[in-house]
Amino acid sequence: MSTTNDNDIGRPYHTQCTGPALATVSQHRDEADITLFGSCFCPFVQRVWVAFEYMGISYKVHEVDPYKKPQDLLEVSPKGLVPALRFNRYNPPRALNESTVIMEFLEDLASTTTKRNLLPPLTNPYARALVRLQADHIGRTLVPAFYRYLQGQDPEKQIVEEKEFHTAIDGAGERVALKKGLGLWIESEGGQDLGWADVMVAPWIFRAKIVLKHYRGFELAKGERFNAWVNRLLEHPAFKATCSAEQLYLDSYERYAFNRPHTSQVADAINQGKALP
Ligand SMILES: N[C@@H](CCC(=O)N[C@@H](CS)C(=O)NCC(=O)O)C(=O)O
Repeated sequence: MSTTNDNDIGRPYHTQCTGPALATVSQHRDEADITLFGSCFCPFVQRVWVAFEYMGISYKVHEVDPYKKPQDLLEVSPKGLVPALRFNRYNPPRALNESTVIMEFLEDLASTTTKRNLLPPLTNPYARALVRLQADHIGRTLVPAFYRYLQGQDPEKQIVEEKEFHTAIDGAGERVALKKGLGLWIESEGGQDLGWADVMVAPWIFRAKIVLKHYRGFELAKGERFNAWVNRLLEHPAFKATCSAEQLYLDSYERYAFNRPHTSQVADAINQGKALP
């Protein structure tokens, strides 16, 4: 039985978390030194949010609609994209945007505070480089492949796009991880339960299981080690704490699945064959 959805029924994106993510937002409404500007459906936000949770760094969540571009978001993120951070202890407040840069910032902050790091230790620069190689592949290949597949409307091309997305997932692991034993569907070194590349990719694996499955009939590859990795990732408390209920993603991604015009800057970039914002 196909679980794909054939018609665009005009469902709007959500603006507030549901499920476990809502409980986490409720615990992070009080003032804190750092405010995380986020949106419930956004995978780039989820990366950063998982890092906050994993590293045990204090934060306040401020849910915003990045398509409406509220003034307080534009003050911390020039293109009006989430995620963004505001550092409230400074006057005027400082700001940071771009999920990968925020991740690096949090990693540095954790090094001198909570010591809950996602990258391998500084004493192993080669291991750190390999993990970054994986993250580079995730950003440049896997993430765009996800959107091309989700936005693609031509059934014949979807077959190719599906294959490319599978290849991108394989590439993230195989390129270095399987040989070196560094994260990505292999138990990571030192019993670390979640790694840098894991957090970089997890939001798209999660959405593939929900959104691509529903709209494209997509199934992740099956393999013992791969499945164990997916479970380790998606069942990790720091990840689960940032997840809304499935319906939120099905609703919020309908516009991508039918490639509605003016969906987002990411969707426009994919349609125009340009680099993602
Ligand atoms: N490169 C950015 C991408 C962030 C991004 O595209 N966020 C989306 C939400 S998932 C957004 O804010 N979109 C607003 C828009 O398209 O105008 C990052 O990694 O932080």
